[in-house]
Amino acid sequence: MKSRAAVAFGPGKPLEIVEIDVEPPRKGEVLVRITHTGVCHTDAFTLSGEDPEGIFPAVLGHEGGGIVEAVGEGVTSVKPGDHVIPLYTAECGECKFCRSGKTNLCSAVRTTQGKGLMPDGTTRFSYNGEPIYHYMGTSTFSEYTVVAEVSLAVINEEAPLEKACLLGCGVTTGIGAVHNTAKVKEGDTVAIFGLGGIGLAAIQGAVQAKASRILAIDTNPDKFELARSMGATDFINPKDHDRPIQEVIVEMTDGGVDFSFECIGNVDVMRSALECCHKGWGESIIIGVAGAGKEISTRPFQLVTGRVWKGSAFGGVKGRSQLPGMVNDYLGGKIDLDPFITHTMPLEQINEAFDLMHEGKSIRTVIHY
Ligand code: NAD
Ligand code: AHE
Ligand code: ZN
Repeated sequence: MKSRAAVAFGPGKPLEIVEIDVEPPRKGEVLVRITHTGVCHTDAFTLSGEDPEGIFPAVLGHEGGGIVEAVGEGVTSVKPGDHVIPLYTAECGECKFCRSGKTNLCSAVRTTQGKGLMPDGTTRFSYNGEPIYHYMGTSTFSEYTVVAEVSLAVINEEAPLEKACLLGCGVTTGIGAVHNTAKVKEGDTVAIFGLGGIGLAAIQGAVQAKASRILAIDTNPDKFELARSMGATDFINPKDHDRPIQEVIVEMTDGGVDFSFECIGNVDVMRSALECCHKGWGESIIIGVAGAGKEISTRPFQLVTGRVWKGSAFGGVKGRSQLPGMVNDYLGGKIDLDPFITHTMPLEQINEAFDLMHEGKSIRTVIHY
């Protein structure tokens, strides 16, 4: 079938809106009509050419919502008409990771996913007879996409997909990192570096956890207003200080915070985020994604003296079993998605969504088909 898609033909190039060919779903696969997709910084990161797993030409996009159009052989857990969120972190329930009870990472389709291919090692997308690669197992920048059955969460049909799509990445990642990875408790102090979709969602998670202080840090002061309205208590622009920002935070918080979250993807900020944690127990969670060749560093003494460095993917959330509950939490008013949506636009304007992100003017742009 034909599908309108925004194709990344090469690193650093604007996406091109073209009509691609999409093959029917094969065994264990599902054809989904994407109705809405958010644009996450990770899409921009991969498009920039910095992603070691970036493959071109590809259909990017991983924060979508849609409706099942058709299922391939053997698919039993979803049916045409189901409302779904594609998952870049699958949940097969059977692999070593899924059975461990220790992680949301699943190995079922991850190897082929990282190569831009379906689990059988081929692609369902082409343009002018040439293959187009998949991305993160989701490729939500195409109106019709094919994903593995294990990469779909079936959600409550009452949830508007133009909002719920944000639970496909950004909001789930930030909120989940607070509850599942850090396990923030009432009274804890928290520092959040980077106030984009991920950082603001971490603020929302910290408010839910009843953190006593939520320090919001960003080099763009325009981000502070929304952070304040979402519940942050302190606002720090590193550009206003002529010493390492971790020193400022340690001083402000009687020795450091209980938890910090890096929501930028900057390895120097990751160091600050670790070092602003309290001696003896402070934990820093890396959420931001850094480019090929980038490495983190700190004095080992920082860890010897009790600070902990952790990372979080998709907020530690198991997509098939836990995401439907988060969608219900949204419907029940426990998760607020509205503040994240600063812009909406049709697929044809998707490059504007990337521009707005790079200019620091958007939190999330939701694309509709
Ligand atoms: P975004 O671009 O919307 O927000 C980033 C924010 O960081 C901006 O407000 C920007 O002003 C701020 N910033 C940039 N440099 C800074 C600096 N040196 N100091 C302080 N603030 C600075 O991005 P986003 O969509 O919120 O994504 C944030 C990061 O999280 C990206 O690296 C993205 O790839 C990553 N991410 C990771 C996961 C995961 O599962 N681990 C999921 C989603 C996104
Ligand atoms: N491909 C990159 C890594 C990218 C990365 O870390 N992705 C996050 C999700 S970002 C969503 O916006 C993630 O979940 N990682 C775990 C995984 O299995 O991909 C690289 O450096 O190679
Ligand atoms: Zn994302």
